[in-house]
Amino acid sequence: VLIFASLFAMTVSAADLITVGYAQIGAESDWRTANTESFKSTFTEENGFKLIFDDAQQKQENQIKAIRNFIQQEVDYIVLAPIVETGWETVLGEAKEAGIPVILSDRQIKVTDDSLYVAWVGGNFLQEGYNAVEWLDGYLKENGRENEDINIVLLQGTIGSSAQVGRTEGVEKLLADRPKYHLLAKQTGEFTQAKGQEVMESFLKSYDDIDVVIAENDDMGYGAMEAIKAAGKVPGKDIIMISYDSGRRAFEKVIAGELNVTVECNPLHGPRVAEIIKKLEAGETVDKIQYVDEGVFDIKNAAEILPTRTY
Ligand code: GZL
Repeated sequence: VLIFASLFAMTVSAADLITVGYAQIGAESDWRTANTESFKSTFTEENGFKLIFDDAQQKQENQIKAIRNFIQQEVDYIVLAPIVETGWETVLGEAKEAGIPVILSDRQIKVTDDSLYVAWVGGNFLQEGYNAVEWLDGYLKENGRENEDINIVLLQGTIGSSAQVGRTEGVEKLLADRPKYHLLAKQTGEFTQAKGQEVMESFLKSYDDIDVVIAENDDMGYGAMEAIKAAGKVPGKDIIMISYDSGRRAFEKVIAGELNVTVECNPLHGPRVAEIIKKLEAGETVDKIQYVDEGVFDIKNAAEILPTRTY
C-alpha cells in the first residue's frame, strides 16, 4: 500500500508541476550567468515548476528551434530572452496558435501584434544610457574638467539587441546636447570580454587621445582594461572607464580603481517571472511591462554596497 501511495503521490505531483520552457541567449557574460542562475534556482520542483532550459549559444535560430521544441512538448509557458528585437513574429505566432503564453525576460522585441507575449521583465536600457552620461557630467565637474574637450569611444553590445539599442540611444541622445563630448568611434564587442579587448585594441591604434570608454557591459569593459594596460596606460586614471551590469567583479574593479562606475542592469528576473506565472495560473491579470530597480555604483558607494550583492 505504501509503495502504491508514494507512486500515486509522485504521479499526481508531477502532473501538478507547471512546465516552463526557457529559451536563454547563451553564457556570454557574468550577467547572463547570474540571469540563468536566477531562473534555475527559482523554477524548482519544490516551487511547483519543471524547467526545460535551452542555451542558444548567442544564435537567434537556436532560440527559434528551442521555442518550436517547447511547443512540441506542450509546455505550459515559454520564457524567452530574445537576443535581438526582430524576427519573432512567426515562431511566437506558432506558440499563440498552440495556446502557450510567452513571457519575455531581459531584452525586448519589436512586433506589430503585442498579444504575442503576455509580459516583459527587464532593465530600462534607455535610462541606463542616460545614467552613464549623467555620471560622467558629475565626475568631470568634481575633477575640475567640465570645460575640457572629452574624447569618448563606445563598445556596443550585440547590435540589434534592445540592451544595445537602448543604451546607445541614451548615450548618443545626451552626447548630442554636450558639445564638449566627442564620440570618436563606436563598435560592437558582442557583450564578450575577448571581443571587447579586440575592439579596444583597434580603437587605441586609431586614437591616442581617448579620455573615456563607455562599454555596454562590464565584460567588454574588462577586455578594454587589458588592451589599455597593454598600451601602457592606466584604466580608471588615464582613461575613464564606464560600463554596465554591476556584477560582483565590477564592484571589485571599482574598488580597485580600474573601473570608475558600473551602471546596474539587474539580472534577477527569475522570481519576477515566477510571480507572473503564478498570477496567470490564478486567473489574475499582470502588468505588460515590468522594469526592475537599478542603481549606479562608483568609488563613493561600491565598498559599502558590495556585501549586500547577491550576484
Ligand atoms: C541586459 C542584457 C545584456 C547584459 C550583458 O539586460 O541583455 O546581455 O548587459 C548580457 O552582459 O550579455
